[in-house]
Amino acid sequence: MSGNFPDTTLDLRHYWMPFTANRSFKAAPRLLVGAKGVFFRSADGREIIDSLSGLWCVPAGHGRPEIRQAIVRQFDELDYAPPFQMGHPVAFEAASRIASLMPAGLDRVFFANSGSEAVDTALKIALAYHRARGEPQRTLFVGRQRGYHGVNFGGMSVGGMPANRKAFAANLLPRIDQLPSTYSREHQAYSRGQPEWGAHLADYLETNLIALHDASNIAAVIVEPVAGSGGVLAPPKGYLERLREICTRHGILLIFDEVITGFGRLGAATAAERFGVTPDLITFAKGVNNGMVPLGGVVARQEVHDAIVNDAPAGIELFHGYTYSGHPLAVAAACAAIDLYEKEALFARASEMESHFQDLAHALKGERLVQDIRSVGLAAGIDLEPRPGAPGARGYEASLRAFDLGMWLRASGDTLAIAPPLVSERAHLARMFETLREALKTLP
Ligand code: PXG
Repeated sequence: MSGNFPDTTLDLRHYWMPFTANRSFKAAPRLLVGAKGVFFRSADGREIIDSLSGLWCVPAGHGRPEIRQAIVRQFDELDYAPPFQMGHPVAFEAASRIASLMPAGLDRVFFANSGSEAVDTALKIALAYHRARGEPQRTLFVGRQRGYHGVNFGGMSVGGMPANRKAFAANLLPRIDQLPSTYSREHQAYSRGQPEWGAHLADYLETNLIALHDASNIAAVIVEPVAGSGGVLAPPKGYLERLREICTRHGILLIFDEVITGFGRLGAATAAERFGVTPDLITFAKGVNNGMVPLGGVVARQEVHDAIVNDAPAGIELFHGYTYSGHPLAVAAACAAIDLYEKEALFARASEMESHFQDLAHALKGERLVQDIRSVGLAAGIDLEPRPGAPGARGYEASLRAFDLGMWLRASGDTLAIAPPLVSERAHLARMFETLREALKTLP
């Protein structure tokens, strides 16, 4: 057992950990046992600064009493309610609160329990929409290289992460095509905010994909407005506008996967708001309730909802939903989190901190092994030079080194991501980047 794992009685064999190198973890476990504000506490009693808001999901910081109280109160009042053919008030209230933060026109909310479920729900809504309008042949989905839309079969299929697809390739959804990634180091290195270069990459939708498949067969285009797991890739200036324009012209639904960008990461409630481009469907999860109880969902344009619901024969209109859709504890936490975001004006705070945060991130330029730094909102991606013959090894080691130095840092391949809680103080941000600088110094 590693030195930071004092409880030698804990049996580590039974928990099969997600997206984890299980064998090396269990040989040297890294256990978190507490959290408050922007810090975790490790099993060996150290303060670990949370530079990724958990997994991008804790914008208001850990241990907020207002959210705790809402969850406890809800538990005492109504701990669970079946969501099929039954309702409870807080699910309706949460849907209204979420709708109030969305771009005008998007105001019908379907609840799921994670980003992956939100994405698969959005894809099914897109199919149901076209079928309801008499275009059932519109079944092709367009995703994008380096896109991440969760791990369920739909999201994995439209996703563009080769490692996540490889083992399951034979059983991906059959009707998928992909846009090229918007990233080019040659044209965009060290971008702050939206790169100048790359709007034309949206034209590929029309010149290649619509030309090949015909628009009448395409159901939806799904993109992350800012690719998160793919390395923090902000959309080139004009890119999302062009995607929107092409989709509208051809009757294709545009889905923004805002699981990471929703609820303040970019200094606005949504990336749609920040970039001034309104999709037809928005997926959300993570920040919706500060990551406190699993919750995700889809916000649909009213016309999309109406086409499916209002024109259906009497009875169930959409044969889709989850046992825990609108779970009382999850939606109570969402109402409390949104209260906090509003009371503390957290999205505006993120916007005010953005320039300072990005100064700190870009100050790492020139550190050994750093090849590119990108930043948008309170998110930064830092590319390390891959070790020859061992892609991803250096990123992983950087995350281990950072943990030893007291920081939770996430590596996706050789890209490090920093996305601090929106409540972080300047001193916290300084500590994150100093720790990262220190970790890079000693990295093999
Ligand atoms: N869409 C997007 C854009 C995401 O970022 C999902 C869907 C899936 O969400 P769930 O709740 O099913 O995990 C995500 C999840 C990382 C990291 O380190 C990112 C995610 C999850 C875990 C790690 O970048 N994003």
